[in-house]
Amino acid sequence: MSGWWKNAVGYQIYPRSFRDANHDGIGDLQGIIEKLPYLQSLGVDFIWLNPVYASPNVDNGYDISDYQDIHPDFGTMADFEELLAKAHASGIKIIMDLVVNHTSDQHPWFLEAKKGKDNPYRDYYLWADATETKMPNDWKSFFGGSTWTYAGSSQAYFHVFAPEQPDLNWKNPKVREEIYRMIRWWLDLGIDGFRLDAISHIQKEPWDFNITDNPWAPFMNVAGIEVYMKELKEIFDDYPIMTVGEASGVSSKKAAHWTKEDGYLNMIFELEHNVREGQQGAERLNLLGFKKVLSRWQKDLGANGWNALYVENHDNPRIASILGDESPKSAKAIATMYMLLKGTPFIYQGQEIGMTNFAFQSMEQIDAQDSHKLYRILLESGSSPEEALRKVTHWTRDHSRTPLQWEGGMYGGFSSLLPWMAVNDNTAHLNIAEQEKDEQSVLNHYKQLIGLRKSQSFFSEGTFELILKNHPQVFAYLRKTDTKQVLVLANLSRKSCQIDLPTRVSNKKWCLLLANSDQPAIEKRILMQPYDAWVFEEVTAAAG
Ligand code: TEU
Ligand code: CA
Repeated sequence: MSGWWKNAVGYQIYPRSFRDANHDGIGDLQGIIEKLPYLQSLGVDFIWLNPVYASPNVDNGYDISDYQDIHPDFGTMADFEELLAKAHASGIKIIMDLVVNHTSDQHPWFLEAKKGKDNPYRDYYLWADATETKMPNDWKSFFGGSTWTYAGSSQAYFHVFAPEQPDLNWKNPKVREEIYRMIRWWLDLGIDGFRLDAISHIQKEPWDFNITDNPWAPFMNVAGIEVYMKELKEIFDDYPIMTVGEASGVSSKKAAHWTKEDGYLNMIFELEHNVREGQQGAERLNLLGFKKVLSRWQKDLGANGWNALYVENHDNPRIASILGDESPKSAKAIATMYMLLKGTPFIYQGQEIGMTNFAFQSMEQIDAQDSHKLYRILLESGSSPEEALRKVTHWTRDHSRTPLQWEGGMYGGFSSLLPWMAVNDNTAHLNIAEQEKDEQSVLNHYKQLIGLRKSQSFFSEGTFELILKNHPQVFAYLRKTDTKQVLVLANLSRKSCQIDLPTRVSNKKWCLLLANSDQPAIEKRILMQPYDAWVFEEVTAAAG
């Protein structure tokens, strides 16, 4: 069935931190198999697995040394096939991370390429003349420092992420052929799609390109990328799969072209809505900015194209801490607000119970490359160690990588051995087992939202209209088809406030679908308490 993903809800699994079945402190594929019944009870239709391939783990699996093998930490290829079969038997599809902007520097291709200019694999990567002290240009990498690393033979190689993640040369047809063969190999195995990592970076500007304002411009959705995207699409079209690209730099205007009916991909993750405000080390998500970006994407992809909806992933802090106030009520409000937008919602592991940020005490507790780099930069620029720690850990992506909190006991029921990353102490009261028993829990609120979305195609079909556009606290919108209308109101702040609904809304009759608090009757003027969130449906004559 093509288009199945329009009515689907996805769940992102960060395998290292999901569930450790063999008790070595690291999550694994058998752990996912063990928890399939949980995912089924949640009601999700597919899971996206962060990379489980062979990797030296400089960037936790995003540095791949063998695309067609499983990292021994996670299990074997046989474990993967068992997971795929059992997930399918449970009605759950599996999409895999596809990391093809770069490989690991330990990938056999790179080990060959770095041997010298005449090596047949040299052109699999990007090289330019340099000396140990003079790089081909001054471009900066996403992880800090130069995009170039000198490797002898009077040349440096190019990397938009860590030096251990050399970028592949997509201009080389041989590289594309190898990648395409690998993609088909996975699809022929029966997986249900891909999340394409950093895909908007595969094309680069010429090395003498002049950077004006945006430091990432030389490798963000650069012209010429359409050739590669079309080739990828031709492969994807042969399978009944879903594809979601991580495509930062593709604007909401251009995204329609990427995700329309015959676009390159089914949907993309935009990275724009992560609008921060406040001092470094104490920032919060800026609600008005967040709301404006999300509603612009809703509007620009209204008629053509499709959105991927998310508020958390493995690269960002926990939403309950940076937008919510860590209360269950705020977690529910955020869920209500984003899960009823138009698009395919993704839930990141732990988000469904309102997991919170971790109080990091030292840099030793931090694994993320980019955080260590930033820490060094801050120290060099004069910050004290305490200050640098605070600044780095406030927004580190490791907040989302602490083990999933299954139970209240030792190591949160994730493992019986000291986990690779610390478990949050609040697992004592914030965990899945507790929330399964509590009807009012965040978990049960998520189940209701998933049920609501899936019980009808309305939420994938209806139009989106933002109301109370400039209200700094409340995210409010209407979803509409010819026969039905739904109103979503969410106060996403710690303060109560008053809203004045447009008359065309307040003069209709509404009944409640879902709420996280006592809801009022709909009137022109309504008082909202902190993190109140309500969903109403219009009562029409036809419905009685
Ligand atoms: O993240 C990539 C990523 O965040 C950039 O592509 C982004 O465009 C840029 O930072 C914009 O500011 C992915 C993974 O999600 C991440 O975990 C990996 O570390 C990274 O790719 C490298 O593979
Ligand atoms: Ca394990």
